[in-house]
Amino acid sequence: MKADYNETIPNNVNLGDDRRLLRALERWHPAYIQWWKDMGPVNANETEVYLRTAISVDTDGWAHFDHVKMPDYRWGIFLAEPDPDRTIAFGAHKGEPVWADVPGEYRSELRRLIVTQGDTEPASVEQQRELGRTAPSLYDLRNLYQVNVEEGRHLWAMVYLLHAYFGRDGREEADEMLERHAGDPDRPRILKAFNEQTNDWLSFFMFTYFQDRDGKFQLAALAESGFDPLSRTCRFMLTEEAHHMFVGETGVMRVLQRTCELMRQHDSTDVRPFGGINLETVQKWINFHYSICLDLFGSERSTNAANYFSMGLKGRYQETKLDDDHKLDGEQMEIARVTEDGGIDTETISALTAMNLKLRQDYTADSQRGLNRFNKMIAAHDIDVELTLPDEKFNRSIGIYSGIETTPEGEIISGEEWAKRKAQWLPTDEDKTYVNSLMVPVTEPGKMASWIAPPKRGIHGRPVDYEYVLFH
Ligand code: BYC
Ligand code: FE
Ligand code: FE
Repeated sequence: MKADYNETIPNNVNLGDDRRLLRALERWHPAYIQWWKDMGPVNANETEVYLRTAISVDTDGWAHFDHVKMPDYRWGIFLAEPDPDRTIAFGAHKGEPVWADVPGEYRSELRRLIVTQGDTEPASVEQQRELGRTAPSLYDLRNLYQVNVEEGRHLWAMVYLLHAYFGRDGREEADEMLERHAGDPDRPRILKAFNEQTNDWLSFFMFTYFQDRDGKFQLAALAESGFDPLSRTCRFMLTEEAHHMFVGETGVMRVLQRTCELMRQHDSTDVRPFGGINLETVQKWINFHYSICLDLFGSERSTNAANYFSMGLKGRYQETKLDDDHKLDGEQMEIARVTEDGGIDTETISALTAMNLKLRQDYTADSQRGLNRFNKMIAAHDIDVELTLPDEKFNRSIGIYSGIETTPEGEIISGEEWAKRKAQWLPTDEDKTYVNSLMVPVTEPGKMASWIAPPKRGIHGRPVDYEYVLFH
């Protein structure tokens, strides 16, 4: 499909042929730009950033790289190529042709999924808005802004669906996307983890490692949708998502590399005197970010999730590769249950209601793979420490374990003991103060802050000391 890059809103959905839709989106556009200026990256409206812009969905050549001012970034609407033979892969409608339009009977469920997905995108931009003040290098600053503009585009992707397929209430939902704000006590973002603060760069790398990975899994599940426009938009979003996780994984890796170098050099596990971040501190950040991200998958047992699946709206990760009937009617499975005396046993439930758990388990396996790479790097420095993902029961606010407290190893403890010991496991004010004290901006091309190693290579063939960001 040909991309139209000359319109105010670059797109490959023939926006120019639908004057009503185009006008509605053109009306939303200034509100979006105003939101970006008010709630997006601070002090960055005049800054020129070496950004990748999506200009088509062709696998070779979908992106264009150049210095642009962020408010001038061309946020476009791009859907992956349609597959004319695509059929619904799961649920009650398995085998039927996919829907080009919203099925009336599933309208409210579908709208809710799209709104929840859409809400996270601007939320993340708001959460990260202060980070531009303290970037450890121009390379990292550029990556932050790249992630931010793409999350902005992901909002456009969902707003397009709301405007194009949900009429008046879709337009109202689109407006509300710009009215809720991360951490706003009166009008917060929908999901809890999107209201947390992301004030330091270790948190940013953890966010892009763990929270954008929730994005990957949720988008992959929505890419299976029988509602084809949602599927196609999510498929293209996933290509951008890969970069966000790259930023997270390489970011954490570079922090660890620097820490290991300092540990060897000074023969000490405490590298704070040398401007590094202790492994213990990194582990606390992992504990926090991973546990709040597990909450993003919803309850282990969810009739919402069962309905989404049966209706053909939201599938499992890589649905078509799974070896079962993709309907799961009458299938059962065992899941954990917290007993009245605060212990744990199991109960048998319908497999359909355990969809959130299934997706979360796939997420955990994927998260562990990166941790294995971190641990290999630590071991290569002859350091005998392993970073771990905390147990699924640790620090949870949603689901089966929300009423109990456990150690990171999953041993159940009393609320009293939790209060006494949690400072060993989660970031304390003192830890945050220290990490924040390291957050001083480094703006000389090629230079890095004390606490992070340089990247292996630059962006799009440019050297590491390229001037990725030009201040004016
Ligand atoms: N916080 O039946 P349950 C991304 C609510 S990230 C607060 O278990 P369900 C990105 C729930 O709404 C991907 N509330 O929930 C990453 C329900 O409320 P009601 C985002 C929560 O519906 C980085 C009640 O609790 N996309 O793209 O099965 C940067 C009962 O819950 C939470 C999606 O999430 C929570 N964590 O599952 C930028 C995909 N969890 O009915 C972007 C779309 C649950 O009592 N969303 N509740 O009022 C979904 O598929 C589902 O909404 C969820 C929740 C999986 C999130
Ligand atoms: Fe996103
Ligand atoms: Fe993302």
